[in-house]
Amino acid sequence: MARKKITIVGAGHVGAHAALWMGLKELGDIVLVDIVEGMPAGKALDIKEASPIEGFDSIITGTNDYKDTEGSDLVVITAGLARKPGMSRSDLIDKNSGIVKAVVENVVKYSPDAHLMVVTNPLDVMVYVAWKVSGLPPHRVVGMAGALDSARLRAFISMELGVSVEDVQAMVIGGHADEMVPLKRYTTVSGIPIEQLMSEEAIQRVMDRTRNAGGEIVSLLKTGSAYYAPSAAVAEMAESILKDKKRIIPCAAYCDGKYGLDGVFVGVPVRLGAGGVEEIIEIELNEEERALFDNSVKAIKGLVAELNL
Ligand code: TXD
Repeated sequence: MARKKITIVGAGHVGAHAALWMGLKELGDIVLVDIVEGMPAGKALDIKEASPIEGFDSIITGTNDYKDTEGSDLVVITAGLARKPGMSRSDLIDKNSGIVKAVVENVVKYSPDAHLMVVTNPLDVMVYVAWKVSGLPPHRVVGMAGALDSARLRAFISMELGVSVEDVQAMVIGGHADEMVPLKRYTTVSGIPIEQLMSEEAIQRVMDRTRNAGGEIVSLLKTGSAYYAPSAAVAEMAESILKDKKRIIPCAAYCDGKYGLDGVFVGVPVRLGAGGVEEIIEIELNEEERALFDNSVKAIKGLVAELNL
C-alpha cells in the first residue's frame, strides 16, 4: 500500500512536533512548509536524523514551495501567530485569518482531495475561514481543539486521583476558548462516573483548570504557547483519519442542523475516519450543559461575524 502523504503548514512549535509524533506513528511521508526560508528543511532533516534511532521510515522534507505538497492526503494548518501573554485568542483573529486564507488557497490548488485539519487560533473561527476559502465539503475540514482540551482534563483527573491516564475518559465540547464546556456527566474512570470518585469541589477545580490550561502554560513559558500536547492531539486525529480508525473525538466540525445549529464550526463529538468527519454524534445535554454550549456557540458566532473574507 502506498504511503500516505501529509503536509504540515507552519513548521513552528506545534507543526514540527506534530511531524515528530506522526513520524513515530509512521502515519506517512511528511512535508513541512513555512514562510521562513530554510527552517522547515532544517527541522525536517533533524527529525529524519532521529528516525534511525526510533526506527521509523517516513520520508520527512521541508520546503517553502507549495508545489512539493502536491497530492497530499491530509494537510494540517498550524501557520499563524501564537498567543503572547496577555493576548486573547480573539486578538489574533485579523492576522491569522489572512494567513489561513493564503495557506488554504495554496494547499487546495495542489491537493484538491486532501482532508484539512486546522490548528491555528482562534480555532473555531480559523476552521470556518479554511472551509469557506477551500470550497471543500464540510466533512473534509476539521479543527483540532477538543482532543487537546479533553486530554488536559484527563491529565488533571489522573493527577488528582493518582490513577492511570489510560483509564480516564473525558469530553470537552464547545469552542476552544474560555467558554469551552467540559462535560462531567461524560467523564469516567474505567467506566465509573467521575462523580463517584471526586467531590463536586474537586470536579469544578479540574474543569476550571482545563478551561485555563492554555493560559496556564502561556504564563509559565513567557514566550509562545503550549505545543507538546497540542501536537500530540494533532497526531491522534491524523491517525484516526489516515488509518480509518473511526475514533470518537471531540473536534470542531461543521454543524448545520446538528445540535440545532445553522452552519457553525464548534467542538462536538465526531467519528473521524477515512471519510473525515464521518458523523457528528448528538449527545444528550441537560439544561445547564445546553446553556453553556449555546453561550460558547454565541461567542464563536460573534467572532465569525467580525470576519471580512
Ligand atoms: O488547540 C489548538 N487548536 C491550539 C492552537 C493549540 C496550540 C497552538 N494553537 C495555535 O496554533 C497557536 O495559537 C497558533 O495560532 C498556532 C501555531 O502555534 P505554534 O506554537 O506552533 O506557533 P509558532 O511556533 O509561532 O509557529 C507558527 C509558524 C511559524 O513557524 C511561522 O513562520 C509560520 O507559522 N507561518 C507561516 N507558515 C506558512 N505560511 C504563512 N503565511 C505563515 N505565517 C506564519
